Amino acid sequence: MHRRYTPIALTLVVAVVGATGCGGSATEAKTTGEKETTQAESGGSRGERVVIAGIAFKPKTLPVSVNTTVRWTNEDTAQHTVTSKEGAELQSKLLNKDGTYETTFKKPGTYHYFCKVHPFMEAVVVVKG
Ligand SMILES: [Cu+2]
Repeated sequence: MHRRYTPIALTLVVAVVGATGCGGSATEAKTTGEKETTQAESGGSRGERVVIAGIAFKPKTLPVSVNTTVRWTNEDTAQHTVTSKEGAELQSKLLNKDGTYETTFKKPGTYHYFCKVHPFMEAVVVVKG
């Protein structure tokens, strides 16, 4: 009878150790060093950034002022595009992982765009004069 308890106890120990290990790596992943570098990079030139990650544009709505350059960076392994829903302001090619696309918005307006590969991926840049 006693033997039956041992495997259960072992399973619990493994579960606790496993959870602790995950927590540790999650904390490390939150290091903000990378973000600070990218902000410094675009600091001088009124740049804004959109990240494509988890099959989504982030942020979904980006307000900018006229003459702002916006850069999209694909952080997914999946390929994505940045494509205007109406008009032709945004026409990227297929972006691989770490691929970037950028454009400067010279006219005020609301620029809806999506991804040709995943048409449900939609977002908008709102340019104010
Ligand atoms: Cu996509």
